[in-house]
Amino acid sequence: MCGIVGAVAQRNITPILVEGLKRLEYRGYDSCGVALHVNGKLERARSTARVAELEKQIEKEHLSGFTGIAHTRWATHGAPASHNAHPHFSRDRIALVHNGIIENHDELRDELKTLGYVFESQTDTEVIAHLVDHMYTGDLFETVQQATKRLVGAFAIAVFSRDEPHRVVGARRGSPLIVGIGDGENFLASDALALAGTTDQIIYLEEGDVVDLQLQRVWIVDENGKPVQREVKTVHAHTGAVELGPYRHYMQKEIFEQPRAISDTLEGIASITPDIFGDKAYGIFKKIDSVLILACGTSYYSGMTAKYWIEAIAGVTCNVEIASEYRYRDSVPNPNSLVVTISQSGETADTLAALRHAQAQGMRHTLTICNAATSAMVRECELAYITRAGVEVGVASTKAFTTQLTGLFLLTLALAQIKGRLNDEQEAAQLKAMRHLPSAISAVLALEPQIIAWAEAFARKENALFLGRGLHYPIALEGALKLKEISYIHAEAYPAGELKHGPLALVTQEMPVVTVAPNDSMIEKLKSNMQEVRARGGELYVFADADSRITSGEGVHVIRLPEHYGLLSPILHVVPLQLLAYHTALARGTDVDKPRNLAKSVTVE
Ligand code: HGA
Repeated sequence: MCGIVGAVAQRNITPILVEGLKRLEYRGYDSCGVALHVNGKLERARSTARVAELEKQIEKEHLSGFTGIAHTRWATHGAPASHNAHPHFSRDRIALVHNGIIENHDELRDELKTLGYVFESQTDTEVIAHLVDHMYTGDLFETVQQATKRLVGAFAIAVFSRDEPHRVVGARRGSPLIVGIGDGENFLASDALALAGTTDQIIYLEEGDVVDLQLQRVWIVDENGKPVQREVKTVHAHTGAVELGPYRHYMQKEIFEQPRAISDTLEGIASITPDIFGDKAYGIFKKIDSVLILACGTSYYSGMTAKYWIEAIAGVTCNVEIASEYRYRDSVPNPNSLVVTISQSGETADTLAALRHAQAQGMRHTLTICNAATSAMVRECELAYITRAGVEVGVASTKAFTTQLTGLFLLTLALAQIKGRLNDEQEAAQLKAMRHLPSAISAVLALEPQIIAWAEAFARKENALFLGRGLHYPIALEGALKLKEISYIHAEAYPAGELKHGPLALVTQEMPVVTVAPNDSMIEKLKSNMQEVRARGGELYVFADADSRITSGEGVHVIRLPEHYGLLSPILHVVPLQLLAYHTALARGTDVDKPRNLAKSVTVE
């Protein structure tokens, strides 16, 4: 998703801006740009190619300056073209970059057009640049505070004026923005990662904050214009993890990192205790009578898996809602419910909004399962469980998913313990099984050559069905999502019992049907569903366990996972589905780490 970097310094800042953009590149973007204050004028370079190309352009044009802003854009309004790329200028006086969506852009555009402003782009962002210019009093900080009051929607902006050479102003509402403090120089960014290597002294701006960045001063006002002090934190953003190493793609690397990611996530957990989720967890878990999980995409599927666990093991009612639906739905709030948000980045716009919606309705008990310790989600929830997946670069989530599942299983056990449904013996057995997960996953990863052979056949298909039952239905959904995201094959997942209620009509010899078939209590039912597919000529690709008693035959291909893993089996069974999607995409020649139209850290609605 979009990224922002800004700087005021007494040295040439182009290397800092370009390096910052490079660090944000993995999130996916379609264009990029930089604007600088150069000898009393605004100069910019924009590109629809990679940041490396932008860098060459900057070098060719000898662009350098002490004050400037930069951006990677993931288009929401207007095509990914260079005239829509940020920074946007207004009357060669104001330069501005923006993350988010301005909902009243049409109305503002009409108003600004009647004032004589000429629009060069189709973006919602350009209206902010013109609005700031129109309201400009000669004091940019003052102007931005007034102008942002007219904006409806979500934004993080960085802006500077030709007439104030040593000043950058930032503002945020609904999209993340941080300040980096330097020595006689200061910075802005949408993520601390962008400033790694430049400064580790970070201020996380809060909702509605406007910041004035000058060489020797960082001045912040809150949404009411009141000066506020925000804590400066020392943040060691990981950078090394973004190296690709011997792998062809980040997604492949991250699939293979899962044993390590899970063992890191479990590190230090000697017993099941609510404290794993925070000091206040015991009191909160005692009080709650249900769980409400809010999430999007892959995180939503980890939530769905957790529903099976939480209800079956802890005996606690659990509902799972798609965040973008929940935030606008008239639901019945339950103040005794534990609201659990799941997000890799902790900045997912819809999930954050759903959390705030739940809180506004009086649901105060909140927990996040998140991979970013300094994210808005962690700051805004009462309790947190930080997965230690490390930086996930591939747009298609893999290790974040399995570590989320690990955290959610721990949550299930902690709730079960509080509800008197987990004795010492069961606790020890579950912990032992969890600790064995890394080596069990390594054994599954060793199946890669067999999966590559299947991927060759899948690469020639345009449709696929995924089936699972019970705990493995969400895993089938996740497998279908992975295949869609990176290979662009149309894939759908169903709980296998639903086949006869519709999707069976799609089954022909052309339709590969992937079946997640561990030897659990649903296996016999699932086998009947598989027969229904075979009877219509559908070709089955079955991920079974060593003891599932499903054999290969005509139209039935079987790969066996080394062992049946009971309740934790979803964490193992998703791994071959990730590999299948990866190798199918590879065979189709798609851009695995940056699939078309998708981005990482979905910070827009
Ligand atoms: N709406 C703006 C910025 C989009 C964005 O924040 N994407 O992550 C645009 O379309 O340019």
